[in-house]
Amino acid sequence: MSGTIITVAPTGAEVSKASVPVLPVTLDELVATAKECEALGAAIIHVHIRDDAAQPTLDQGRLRDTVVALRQSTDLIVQLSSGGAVTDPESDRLAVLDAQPEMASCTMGTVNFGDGVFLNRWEFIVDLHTRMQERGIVPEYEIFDLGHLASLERLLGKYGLPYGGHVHCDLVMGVPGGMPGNAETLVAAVRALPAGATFSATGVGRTTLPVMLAALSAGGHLRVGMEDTLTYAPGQQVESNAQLVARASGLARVAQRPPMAVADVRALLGVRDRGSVAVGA
Ligand code: KMH
Ligand code: ZN
Repeated sequence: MSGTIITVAPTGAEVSKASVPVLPVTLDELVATAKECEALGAAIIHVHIRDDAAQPTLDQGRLRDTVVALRQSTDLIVQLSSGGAVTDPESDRLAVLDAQPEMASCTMGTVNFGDGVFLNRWEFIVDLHTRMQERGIVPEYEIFDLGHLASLERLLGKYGLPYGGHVHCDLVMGVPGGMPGNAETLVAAVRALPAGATFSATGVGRTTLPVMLAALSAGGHLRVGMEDTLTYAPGQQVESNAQLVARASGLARVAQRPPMAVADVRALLGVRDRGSVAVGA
């Protein structure tokens, strides 16, 4: 394991622009953030978009414009969220794939999500997985709880490997209702990964640093961003996504597993080269 994949999740669906004015919500803000984060070592961008009122949306036109703009302005691997917000219907979440991202998230089960429920029925997961296989989109399997890894084994056993042939998971830890964000739980999750799988991890809120350090020491990759973390240190608000990416890149270097170049991440995860994807196609 020579390097670290840094994924930035800059926006999410839960944080309000009114409460966090530095949250990137417009396309211009998102592109500017993406460029800054790429320069600091990010290789993948996990994207949620907002409407003109800064509310989460899965609007098809906006999703397509976002994919095109990010491809034109950066080399980052564009990973659209198929999770959306807890209120989004399954049909809109499946339609995210029509925007032809290189990657998309695929959450492996239902989880209590704060006061809401993030619903991911088995049939819906199968639909997402098989449509991504057909369309050449590489999934990132989002794991919010240990049981989600049992569902992933079942999915791969019944429906086969994802496009690209490699399994990559993201352990999303510390969500109220999901698995806790600590080293013991991370180790338990890593033990339950499918053979040969890679993983990144992200700790929500104050679990950010323990999860990041545990992930690095367990050979994992990192996801950071304002989707998950708004406090840089006790009493200190996050200033930008770039600040979080810079910290992750620095810790990865300290661990002697520096940020991986985008081309190497594509090769590792089986993501198509840009040349084989028409911009805006
Ligand atoms: N916003 C959460 C309800 C994903 O992007 O795939 C779901 C989420 C997971 O963020
Ligand atoms: Zn997300």
